[in-house]
Amino acid sequence: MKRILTIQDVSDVGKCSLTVALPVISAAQVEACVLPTAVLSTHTMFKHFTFADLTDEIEPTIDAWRAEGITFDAIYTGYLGSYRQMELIEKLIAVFRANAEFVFVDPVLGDAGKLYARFDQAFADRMALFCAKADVIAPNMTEAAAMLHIPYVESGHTEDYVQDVLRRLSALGPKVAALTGVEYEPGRYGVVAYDSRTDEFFSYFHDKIPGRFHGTGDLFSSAAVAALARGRSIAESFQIAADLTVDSIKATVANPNARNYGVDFETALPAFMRKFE
Ligand code: PXL
Repeated sequence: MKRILTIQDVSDVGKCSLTVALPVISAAQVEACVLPTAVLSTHTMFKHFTFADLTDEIEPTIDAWRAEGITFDAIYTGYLGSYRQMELIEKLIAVFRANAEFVFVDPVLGDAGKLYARFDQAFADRMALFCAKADVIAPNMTEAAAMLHIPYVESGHTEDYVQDVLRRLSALGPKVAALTGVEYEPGRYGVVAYDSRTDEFFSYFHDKIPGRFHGTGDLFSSAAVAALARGRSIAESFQIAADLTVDSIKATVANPNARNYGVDFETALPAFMRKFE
């Protein structure tokens, strides 16, 4: 069985980061190991939240894993809370990447044209440097714009624009970049990925579901990482990830008692699991 190390926070309530990554990775029949970067009472879109930083645990954890001879087939980072954390995780990547097939960075910074609470442009600039350590990155339009210092464009993208953004993202260092939230024509929404090794683009579009849904980036990345770890191609992996995300959003919209945070990905897991039988 493949083993992924995922590095992101635990938001106790809110359906994002580790509470999404763990079930999704497990559902793909991949072992999920975790390095929690922080524990929050909820994610940061809530008005009141606690934030217990776990940065001081990173180095002793690396040492203990090394002493045990533990290795990972893939390393996947999500929400990172501080500059020091990025520095320490760069060290972790340097230690464990020799035995790993790939390093996947989801540069969690913001959504809908806005950076999340606690983040600013300087943090986005540091995240852009952090992306140099990745083989694959998967930003949304907001994160790509912040890291590349270009204006955020919500919709009406042209193919030239998207291809240019993807080439610039891969110039940050990763071999593969995937951009979510691409909208060439009204009502159609999707992901375009670029493999700089072959200079190929892969697109996957679906009908846009109106509304903003929190935690979908984490869901998308977790599914893509799991699919890549299971040997699926880049195109297949991002398609599987987009399908899980869309199915989860549809389930949320159909649920009259849906929470006003996170999506009902639980309902969409059976169809996702069948892709790995
Ligand atoms: O879903 C991204 C995310 C992850 N972790 C924390 C967050 C957010 C987005 O707001 O606040 C703590």
